[in-house]
Amino acid sequence: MELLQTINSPADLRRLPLDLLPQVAAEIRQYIIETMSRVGGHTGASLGAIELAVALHYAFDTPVDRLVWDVGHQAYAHKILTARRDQLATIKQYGGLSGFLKREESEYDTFGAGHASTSISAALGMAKARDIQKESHHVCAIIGDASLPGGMAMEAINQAGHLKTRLIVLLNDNEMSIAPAVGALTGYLNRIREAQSYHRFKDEVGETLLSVPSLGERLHHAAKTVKDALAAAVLPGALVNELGFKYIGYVDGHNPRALVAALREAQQVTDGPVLVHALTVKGKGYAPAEKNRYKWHASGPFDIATGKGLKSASNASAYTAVFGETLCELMAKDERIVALTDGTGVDLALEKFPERSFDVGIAEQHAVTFSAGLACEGLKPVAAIYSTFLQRGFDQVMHDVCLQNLNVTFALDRAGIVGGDGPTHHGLLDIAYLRPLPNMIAMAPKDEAELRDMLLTAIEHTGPAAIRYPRGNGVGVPIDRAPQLLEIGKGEILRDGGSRSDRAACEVAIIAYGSMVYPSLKAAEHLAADKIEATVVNARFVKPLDAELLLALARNVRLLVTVEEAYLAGGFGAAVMELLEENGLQDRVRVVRMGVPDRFVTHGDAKLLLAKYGLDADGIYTRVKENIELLDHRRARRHKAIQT
Ligand SMILES: Cc1ncc(C[n+]2csc(CCOP(=O)(O)OP(=O)(O)O)c2C)c(N)n1
Repeated sequence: MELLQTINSPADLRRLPLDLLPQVAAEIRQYIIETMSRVGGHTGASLGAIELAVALHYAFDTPVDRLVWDVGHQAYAHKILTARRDQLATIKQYGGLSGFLKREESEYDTFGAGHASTSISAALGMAKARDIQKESHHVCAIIGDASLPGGMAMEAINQAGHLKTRLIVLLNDNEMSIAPAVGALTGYLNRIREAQSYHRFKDEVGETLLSVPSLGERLHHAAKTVKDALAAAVLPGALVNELGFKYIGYVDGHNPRALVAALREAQQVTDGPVLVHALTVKGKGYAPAEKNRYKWHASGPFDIATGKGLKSASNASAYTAVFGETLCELMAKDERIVALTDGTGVDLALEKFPERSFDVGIAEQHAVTFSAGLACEGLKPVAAIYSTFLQRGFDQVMHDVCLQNLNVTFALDRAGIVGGDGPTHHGLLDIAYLRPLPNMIAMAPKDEAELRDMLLTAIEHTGPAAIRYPRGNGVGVPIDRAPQLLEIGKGEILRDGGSRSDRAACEVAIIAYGSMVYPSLKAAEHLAADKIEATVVNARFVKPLDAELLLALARNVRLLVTVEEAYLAGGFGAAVMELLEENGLQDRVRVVRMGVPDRFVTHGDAKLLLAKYGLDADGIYTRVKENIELLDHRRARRHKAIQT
């Protein structure tokens, strides 16, 4: 840390001679490994982009020149170089550094990120704004090879080639997404890598021909025509050139000197966009991470010597794993079930049923419409996509799936508060964006066993269906029984607290959706200790709602509390309110909706964040208690008024 200690801003870095940059990179690498071993984070991705960050801040006059990182998960070295070194250990924790990029966090984070494939669009916008405002700084987007084929990045390249705006795109090509990158464009990038050896061969042949005495020049000229035709077929960047970009590459992405030279060359291009192609290794410099690049994309805390994770495993299975295993069980029985996409438990299906499983890459919109196409032909696609990323495919869900009432199952992993990844990754919107879509049915399991039932139910249902389930482990219930079909639109009463007619203390029903069922049951136990008997309902479906059950409860209780791990606006509670209003019961019962209010939720420990919004047993208990007391108080006042 000798050198790194002296670098408190990119300006400090730029004062160093070029030949000290490898040492800076080495110190950053050590610091990232040491810090991540304690707190965890996007270890592999960030280790692969250290020299890129060093070279970028060295070659560019940041923050005047704008660096626009895609996703931002790989930008830890950038954070270290931009005055956030000492806070690195707080990354992803409540009140600490964001795991991605955030404009409020630093003037060097020119554009907020977390979702992939945004950088070229944003950078192009900044470049155009610079031109319009007659400024002269550079704008450079840094994008990974797996984010490059994302629809929006392609759309941006298309416009950049057309606008001929001065813009630099640095491609961080490590052949990896989280898993190995897939797709035809990846194939193209791989061919560029392979072409490296062809070009060496080509140069060697040229030199050999030139060295033939007297005939050399002529032989060389004759060979050139053939060579050029050949070269065009494999020339690095031929496609990039066709799209209106200049191409500089390939550069060793771990050689700061070569990178700085390439970036300076790119800065000289004034008549349009230029792509600098850097070849990097994910996990570079830490053997366990280089060896298993998939696993080390992100990591928890680990033992540096062995690379072994330090967190003790829970006994309960992760929802993602239960989903993946159940999907495979069902695929084994029904050949019409097809699965997509990777990183969401589908890895198992990709292994077991490769002919019926697809990793479509970072392409959520395509994933949805591709599923629609599969469904048109009688197959039963299960599209597993994080709740936050399906936001990308909203129009496709509406236009291509729901409007045609196609049989597609959406498995929305990481629905709810996800924790350290924060506001870009919380899955709080899916209820609101799926619920208004005609033909869609939407459900959420209370535990991992019910997830299995719901997967079967959704696949067997004719038409679009969505299941949301949280990040992390289930509640630890047995999952050995075969999945069972659930009745669509039916909830279950898990605890019967009696009703108004009982004249008992019970007058409250807690209607919980998905992950909030068990905390609601626990809250009900606490309430019972206070002589408040609550009915607890596992709603199971937000669409269609169990109208019969909910309306009966609304007629029989004084207080109806809805609980969901989602935004209140348009959410489960809103659906219940609509149902009451449609049935003229809105004035009959006091309704309290518990969920996430209208603001972005920061990053941090998920339990802590849930508690902050009252979405745990204590919070539910307190909210019910307060409202019962309020109702009692009003009742007492009414009695008093009648008596006087
Ligand atoms: C729209 C969207 N879909 C999925 C993800 C999840 N995700 C985060 S990083 C990543 C891999 C990105 O690969 P690449 O851009 O090549 O960067 P690398 O990690 O290899 O450096 C993925 C799929 C995301 N952030 N955004």
